[in-house]
Amino acid sequence: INLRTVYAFAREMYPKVSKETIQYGTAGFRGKAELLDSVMFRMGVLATLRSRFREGSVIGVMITASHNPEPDNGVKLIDPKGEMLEPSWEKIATDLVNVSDQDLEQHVAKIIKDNEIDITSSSYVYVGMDNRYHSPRLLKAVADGVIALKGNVREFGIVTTPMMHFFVVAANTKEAYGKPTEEGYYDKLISAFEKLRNGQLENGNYRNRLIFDGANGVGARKMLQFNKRMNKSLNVTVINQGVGPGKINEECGADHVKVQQRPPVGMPIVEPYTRCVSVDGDADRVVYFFTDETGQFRLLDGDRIATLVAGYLMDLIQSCQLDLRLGLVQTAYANGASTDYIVNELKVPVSCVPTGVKHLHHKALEYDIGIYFEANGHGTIVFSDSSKAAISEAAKTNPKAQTLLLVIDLINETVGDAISDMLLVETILNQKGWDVKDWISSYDDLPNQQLKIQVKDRNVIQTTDAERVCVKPEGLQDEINQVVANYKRGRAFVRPSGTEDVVRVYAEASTREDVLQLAYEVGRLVQ
Ligand code: NG1
Ligand code: ZN
Repeated sequence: INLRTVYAFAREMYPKVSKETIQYGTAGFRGKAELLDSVMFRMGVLATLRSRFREGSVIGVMITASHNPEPDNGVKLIDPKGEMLEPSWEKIATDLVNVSDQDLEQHVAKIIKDNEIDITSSSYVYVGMDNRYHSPRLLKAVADGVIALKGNVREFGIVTTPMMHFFVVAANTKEAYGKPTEEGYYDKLISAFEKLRNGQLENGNYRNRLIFDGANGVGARKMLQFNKRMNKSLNVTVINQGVGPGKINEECGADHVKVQQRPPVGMPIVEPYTRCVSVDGDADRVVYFFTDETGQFRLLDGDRIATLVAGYLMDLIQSCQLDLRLGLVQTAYANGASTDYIVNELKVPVSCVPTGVKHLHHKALEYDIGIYFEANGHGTIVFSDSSKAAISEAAKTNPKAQTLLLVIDLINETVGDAISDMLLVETILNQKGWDVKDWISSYDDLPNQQLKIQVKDRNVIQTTDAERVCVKPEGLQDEINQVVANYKRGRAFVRPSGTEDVVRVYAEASTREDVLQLAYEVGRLVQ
């Protein structure tokens, strides 16, 4: 492979336009789409090198800016087991993207040498994208990067982020996890869901009807595909499908619903307590909501999903008499009331880790059954190999263990998956005979508020203890403590965002008025 001709050609087509340093953050590279062509090309190159480094395992590339506004785009790499790119390679990615066109060739040669990559060995890159209008152009750039190194590339077109993770794992497990195709994904989830439903579409207070806000993103399209294949086992009305003038995530989607604490645009008039679901632009997050008879908006976020799932799985494990360690992983954004409920009522061990799925996923792997959710609705459940073996063994005689096996099939263990998570929640509510009123009555959320603060350099803020304590600038934490002490059940923290150029403030307190005031006061300290 001649790096010289390859890069001369690449420089013609994907010159680096932005002078600003960009960093591979919690969600890969993000930014304005018009600045990303060279980033994408180089990520195609890197994915191919990574695949060769991992002896030809499939590496995934997903093009999306998730919950960000429509003009943004982004890219992240998926490692062979479906996990986020290994941290040491995040650094390699950052360096590769920031090097000048002139130095590119030499830089790639150095990556190859440093990592002892056999450049002639085989490689495979899977690439997929969300439905932003600039995604196809950026996908071509990734594919060209792969082709520049004479690698193999398979383009999946418009898919959700969790589908890409599924494809990568399915391919690398030689289809033990499923078939690495769109149909393979639908088949696995729908088959498990329908077996779990077992023809029982309604039960107790549970009604088989749902409104699904697709955020004008890829989740809407895929939900419509589920609908076509689902045999009415779930009655879903999809809104914000992305066919009208609405923009991705604008006034809709999981981030809007969670942060603004109000319903999305485009809501039809529905009866009070109708279950509604919002996903984000690439369908890896999901939150539930409804309005009560007084018209008040009520949110059931990632913490609620985690506690619902934890309670359900605990019951199943106990009734199968399986000795498995179940644990729950949260971040500092988890509502304090949810943590209290987990510790005092569910009596499940809970740990708190820094924001970002890789931290949660990693921690969850320490348990036999690890449940992790960010409050914003991103999460899943992971089962250790030994717990799967124990459940399979029990399933030979015990019907509850058979249920548990189907639940494992329904879950996308590779990463948070809005549609898979939703199907799991629907399964649990149906089995319990619960509607949203039953679900929300398990505990009362503390009123909470998030703010974004624009600062000159967000990285002057440094934190420790899973981001709950601020260590820099000096003295800021003391000031926060003093403010918080004035509020009943007050809690607040600040941290630099990993995906936007802002500092985030989170506050909770016993009343709505208090929490608004507390968030405002803490925000003032940051400015
Ligand atoms: P940042 O921008 O670092 O707060 C946001 C979310 C994360 C995670 C990432 C990746 C919040 C408060 N933060 O990160 O949980 O989902 O985006 O998309 O929701
Ligand atoms: Zn997302």
